[in-house]
Amino acid sequence: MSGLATQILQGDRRALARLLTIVENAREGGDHALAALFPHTGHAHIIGITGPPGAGKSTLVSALTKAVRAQGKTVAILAVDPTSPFSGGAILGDRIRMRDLSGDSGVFIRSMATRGSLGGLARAARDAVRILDAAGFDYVVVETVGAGQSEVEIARMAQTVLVVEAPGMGDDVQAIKAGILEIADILVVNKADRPGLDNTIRALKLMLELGHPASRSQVSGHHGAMMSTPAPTMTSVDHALWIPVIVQTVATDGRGIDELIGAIEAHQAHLRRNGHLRELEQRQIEIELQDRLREALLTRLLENISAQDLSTLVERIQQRHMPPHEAVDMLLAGLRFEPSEE
Ligand SMILES: Nc1nc2c(ncn2[C@@H]2O[C@H](COP(=O)(O)OP(=O)(O)O)[C@@H](O)[C@H]2O)c(=O)[nH]1
Ligand SMILES: [Mg+2]
Repeated sequence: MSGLATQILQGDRRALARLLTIVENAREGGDHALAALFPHTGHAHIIGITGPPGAGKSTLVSALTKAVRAQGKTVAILAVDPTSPFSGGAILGDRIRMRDLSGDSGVFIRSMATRGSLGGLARAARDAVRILDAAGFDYVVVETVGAGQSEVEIARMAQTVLVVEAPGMGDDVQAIKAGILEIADILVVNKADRPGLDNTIRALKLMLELGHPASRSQVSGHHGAMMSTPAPTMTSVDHALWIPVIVQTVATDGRGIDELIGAIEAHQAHLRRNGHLRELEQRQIEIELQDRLREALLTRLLENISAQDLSTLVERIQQRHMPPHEAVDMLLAGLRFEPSEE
């Protein structure tokens, strides 16, 4: 077995950090260690946290982590920033907010920023989550900045997805614009101490009604109830469907954190009932295989197209001699895919 993998399984945090760096930079040796660790994955509860910058995600992760640590469970935090090519501002801020977690050996914090393609970041994040899972953490928390498609991709790796909103961040609820409400299992309205709370909650409830047919009766049934709607109360009718819940928090003083943990545990319990977790994992593996296949095929294709051919085609398209789709057909037809029998 790969030496690095063995060390990681034995709880060596330096080896863990080293492999994460290798994977982040797509360097040699990563795949070997990943393969060795793979049979040890599948035990962590993976939580995705997303939402607009400044909503309080990192503060919330910090508060959640402290509460979960009090139960004796271990937590790995992966802060992914798809918007920044460097480990710049957002993540630096995160470090400061999570500072009081350092020194606890049951907590591991790691950040990752875009290097090269967004697809590359999604792959690296997925591998990183797997490594942290194999390293034995009870919870792996992935925080991403609300930034469209890449964030959806990253949040999709999680079992429980939290979308964090805050009042007074503009007229609209940000998640609506980004189209990430559909992937939320739990909607967190953080900064519940701030003005505009009622408007934000009303907007979220409305969106839930529109977006989740199953939640319709539920939401109207709780009409006027402004406090969190804990999941256990709504499992009486149908175990098959998870209805997103809204939880209010003040991450800076810990208000609502217990309710949030309750909602996370309820969702986890839901997943473990009736094979939901297996189904979710099947879908995630399908998506991952497609992603990897797309990436591998594209790489192979591009290796087979000469720069000369490509620039000729670009020119022809630009001169309106050929529409782009025909150029693609030509490239595909002209390619001979030798079955790789190295
Ligand atoms: N008033 C108030 N401020 C908060 C709350 N949660 C976080 N903040 C502050 O909001 C700012 C952004 O928080 P941060 O966790 O970095 O947000 P992120 O960008 O979503 O990770 C920080 O100054 C926090 O102290 C809250 O519940 N109430
Ligand atoms: Mg943050």
